[in-house]
Amino acid sequence: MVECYAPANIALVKYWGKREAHLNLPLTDSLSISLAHLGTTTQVSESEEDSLCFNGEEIEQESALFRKTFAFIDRIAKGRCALRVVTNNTIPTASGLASSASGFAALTLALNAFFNWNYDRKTLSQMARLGSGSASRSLWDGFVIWQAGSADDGSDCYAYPLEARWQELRIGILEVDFSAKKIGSREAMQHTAYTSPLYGSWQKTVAEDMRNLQAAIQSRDFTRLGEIAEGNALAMHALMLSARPAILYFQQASWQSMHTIWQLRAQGLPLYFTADAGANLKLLYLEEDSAKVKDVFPHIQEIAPFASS
Ligand code: 2P0
Repeated sequence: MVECYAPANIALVKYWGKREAHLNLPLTDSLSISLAHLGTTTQVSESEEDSLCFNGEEIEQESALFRKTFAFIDRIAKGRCALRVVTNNTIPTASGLASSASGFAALTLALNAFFNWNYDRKTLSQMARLGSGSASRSLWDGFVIWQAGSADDGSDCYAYPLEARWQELRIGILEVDFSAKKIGSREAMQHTAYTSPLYGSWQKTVAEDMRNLQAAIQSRDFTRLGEIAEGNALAMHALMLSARPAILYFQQASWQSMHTIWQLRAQGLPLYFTADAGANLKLLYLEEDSAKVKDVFPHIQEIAPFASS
């Protein structure tokens, strides 16, 4: 039996749309930050027949989760034996908190260990990508870039870590709704790409945000990082709003929290947010402002992505 862990990640510059669906190749680069202890632990062992235990619950063979998991395993481990997969998340599932990213990354690492493949991280990132695009970024801690590449076979499409560390950076998960979302990311991004009249501008937006965000990280310019991350997330949601029919993940409490964040910022607090395919917000701030942020948002789950490094 082998056991592997992979962190969840939150994109500061988002992946939203594919240039090729079968190999899961994104249209644009993206840049994420991994969530340290929030992620997925997965065990793989040999078994009489395929079975899957997810967060302590036996999953039926007919379920979508079972089929998705073993279709992925069949794709990357051809001619395999029957397997028992036991997987546990430290993050809520299907909440826009990217549990599929850590899930497929941990499963890829566990298969690599179980079958003694000894692949390097770049290859593992490409394999994890086949399960879920954002999983390609969950092979590392800290800041990670997933480059879209241009090759038709996906050979130049993989993620890699940035050397930069930012000890004082904090992420606060602000819960609005942790129930499963009604429309999944995969479907939502395809629908957006096909129907939004604004989608043509997305590539240019991302290219600029990627460039500026890397400069902000290099120079430890938190204001710039916050502005880019918040602007990029809102641009992604604006694309969805302009899709036909529209997709809206935000709820009343999401909007209210945004107004509160903007008010606090107007009063001088350097507090920003990002948001994924869900109603929850992820607050971005520095350690020195942690107490002030928690005064206003006492229930956030705070993550220090670089605290142990
Ligand atoms: C991201 N998201 O960059 C973006 C922002 C959600 C919002 O990647 O179709 O599960 O499996 O490649 O990776 C979530 O989508 O989609 C995602 P597939 P995935 O984090």
